[in-house]
Amino acid sequence: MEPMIRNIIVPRVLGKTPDEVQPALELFRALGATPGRGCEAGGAYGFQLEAPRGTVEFLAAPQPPASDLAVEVSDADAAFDIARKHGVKVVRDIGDSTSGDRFFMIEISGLRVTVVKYAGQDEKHGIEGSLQAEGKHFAIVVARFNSFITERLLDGALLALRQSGASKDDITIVRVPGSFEIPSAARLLAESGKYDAIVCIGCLLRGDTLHYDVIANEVTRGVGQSAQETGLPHAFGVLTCDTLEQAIDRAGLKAGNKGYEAGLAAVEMASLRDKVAAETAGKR
Ligand code: DLZ
Repeated sequence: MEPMIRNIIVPRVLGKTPDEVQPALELFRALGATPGRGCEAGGAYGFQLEAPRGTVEFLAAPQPPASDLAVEVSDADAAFDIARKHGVKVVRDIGDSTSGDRFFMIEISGLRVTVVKYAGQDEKHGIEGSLQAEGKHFAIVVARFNSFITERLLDGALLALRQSGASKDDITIVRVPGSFEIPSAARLLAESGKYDAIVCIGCLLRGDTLHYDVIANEVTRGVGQSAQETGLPHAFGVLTCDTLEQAIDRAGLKAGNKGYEAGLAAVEMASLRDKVAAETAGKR
């Protein structure tokens, strides 16, 4: 039977307006959290952030905990650099605990957060890409068809790349007429050898598109083939939706922004590619 419990959500008020919440949202996104469900009711706004795992910790202690939230990361030193770049107030410098955990504490919008890499977890984690994009080059292929949607996806992808540290000058935007043209443009860019990853952005709407399934399959196959044959990461930010409403939801509203997710996937896969190359160099 599927477990009844699906997630544990810790709500915290960080201010009265969305602007006051922005610094914390930006920091958590830079650490790799994905924007989740958003809501607005009676003048209150909620912005959920999703992580690969969430854990609740019930404490029996004589005093309240020193921080409101603990965030487990794979690399505490890299997370510390990100926090400092965001100008966050550091309450406790990075260091090791008596049990070997590496951690630091910050305060953002009144929220005290401990960021920790637990000791002894590495053997389970294996190789994983990070969300560090400094010095890396990206190309974004955007279809003009349904530009009302694709421009929003593009905004999301750019935000993800910039938040991960990619420089504006290291991002090339290439526009194509429609989604059908995405794979060939992506292939040209991949073969140029100038990029660490390609982000593909388009929007196919079943209701408006003759042979929708054929085109959707062709675009998916073409992007996948370009990725596999060139060995370069290609992130897939092409929406395939039944209706315009579904596309709007996935381009920045209820269901997050799939362009943002594709941007993060490109950063992570570009980093993973480097790490696998470094890990396997000289082996066997
Ligand atoms: C022609 C067409 C149609 C009907 N629908 C879409 C769509 O929903 N999304 C999209 O990105 N592109 C569409 N196109 C354009 C094709 O992808 C392509 O650009 C043209 O057929 C020219 O080759």
